[in-house]
Amino acid sequence: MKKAEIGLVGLAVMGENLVMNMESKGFTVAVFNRTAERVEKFVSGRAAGKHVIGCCSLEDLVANLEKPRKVFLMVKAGQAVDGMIEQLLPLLENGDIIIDGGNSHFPDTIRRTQYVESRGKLYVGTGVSGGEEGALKGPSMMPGGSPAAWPYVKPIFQKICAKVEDGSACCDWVGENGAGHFVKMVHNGIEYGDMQLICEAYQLMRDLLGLSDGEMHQVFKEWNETELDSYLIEITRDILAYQDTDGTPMVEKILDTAGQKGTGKWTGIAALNEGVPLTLIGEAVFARCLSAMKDNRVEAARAYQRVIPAFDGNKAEMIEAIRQALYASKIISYAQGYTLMRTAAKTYGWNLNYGGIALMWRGGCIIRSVFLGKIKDAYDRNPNLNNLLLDPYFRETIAKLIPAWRKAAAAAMQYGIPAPAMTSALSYFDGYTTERLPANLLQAQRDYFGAHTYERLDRPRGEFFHTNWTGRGGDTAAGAYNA
Ligand code: NBP
Repeated sequence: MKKAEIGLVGLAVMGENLVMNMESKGFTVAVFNRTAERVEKFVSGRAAGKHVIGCCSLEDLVANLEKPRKVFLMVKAGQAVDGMIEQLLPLLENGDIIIDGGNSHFPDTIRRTQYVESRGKLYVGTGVSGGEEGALKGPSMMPGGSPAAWPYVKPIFQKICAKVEDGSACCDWVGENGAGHFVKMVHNGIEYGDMQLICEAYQLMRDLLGLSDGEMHQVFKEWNETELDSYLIEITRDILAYQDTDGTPMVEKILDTAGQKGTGKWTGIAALNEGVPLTLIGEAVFARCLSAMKDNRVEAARAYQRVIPAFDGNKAEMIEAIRQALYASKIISYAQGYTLMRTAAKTYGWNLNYGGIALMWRGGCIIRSVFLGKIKDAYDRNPNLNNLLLDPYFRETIAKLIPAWRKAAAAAMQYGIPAPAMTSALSYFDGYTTERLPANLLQAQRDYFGAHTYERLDRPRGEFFHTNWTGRGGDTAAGAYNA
């Protein structure tokens, strides 16, 4: 029997659909799952009559693979991946490739790449985005790891991944060791931000402007014909039109406490570690945390009895202001996310292709949008762009959006509607575009109480000074390191 071009371990929702996808593109796939019944059920069910080889052990799987062998792990992230690597290594030959397609944390992928390479094999840690449907029809894929593995996995990955209108693949080599999983993590963080912004727009329209779900469905439908054209706006439009069996909007019956699986939090932690202000994604993660404190919020709402004043402005104008504010904030979120990737690339020695990353996210994944094409254009114009906000297209766009953005953010503040992502994005923009921030005072405070020293405007950078502010302290300064 013909050997398989690739083996897959982990026949849960993602694994099964990836196998069906690969098979439909002409690849023969050998499959294995820890719980053997799952293999049996799959090969005799969905995969019956397909080029799928069910395997009863890892030895059996390895024996059914063409060389160099490629084993795609689609198991639960964490310990399960380490366990599978340990079991596979003795069965594989030098040059064989282990691929982890789960949502692994990038430091684990850095460690695993080094470990697997030290054992003579190659390792790929790839982000796979797009959920069940993406896995089946074409996900966005973000592979990193051992560069020597890429020529072997590229023909499979670029065949099964999503494509944009011109046929370009939403998958390309991201970089060494954990780069792929890092980029997937930032993708998930950006997803948190995009979702939060849409939710804030919804709350402003519902609670400030008093729009019905049907009216908001119409608004999102119109927005989807603008620069905001994206998968998340599209599903929001459809969710708002969805009625429960009693004919009322389904979404209004859902408890307002958000869940999270940790990738947004990881992105925030990575940003803190890198010293990058990733305020929008941070606010999006905290907004989910705040939403989860339902009982506390109910108690506080009763304690304060806040009443939102009646809106006395022009509704249509405010809807358009909210749309523009959403777009401007979204630009800030991507500018911050890209800054995080640039900074981490320096820390970890990755040579990231920023335009290529925008293209990978253009299709197949949850954050897919027309807007990502503009980001690709910006990095094509200048691959070393320091911040998306400095690209001419985005500079002009933001400049046009500012008045409406301030109007919507001010209304949220004035009327008391929480819009943490939208308003913090504006604060970031104002801070980023301010030549002189009040950190001179902050440095004076630090020097006053802790002799932490400061630099002077009238002296070259790198010279540090200490003032004996009270006349009581000595002249000894603390070290001027930055954490
Ligand atoms: P799950 O994350 O629910 O994992 C289930 C699979 O892991 C099953 O095949 C299970 O085998 C296997 N497994 C577990 Br649990 N512990 C194992 C162990 N110690 N050794 C070997 N196998 C083990 O499946 P999923 O939702 O398909 O996700 C797979 C990966 O893809 C995860 O990392 C997830 O974060 C990521 N991901 C998921 C989505 C999504 O939309 N669901 C999207 C993108 C990425 P068993 O049958 O024997 O229990």
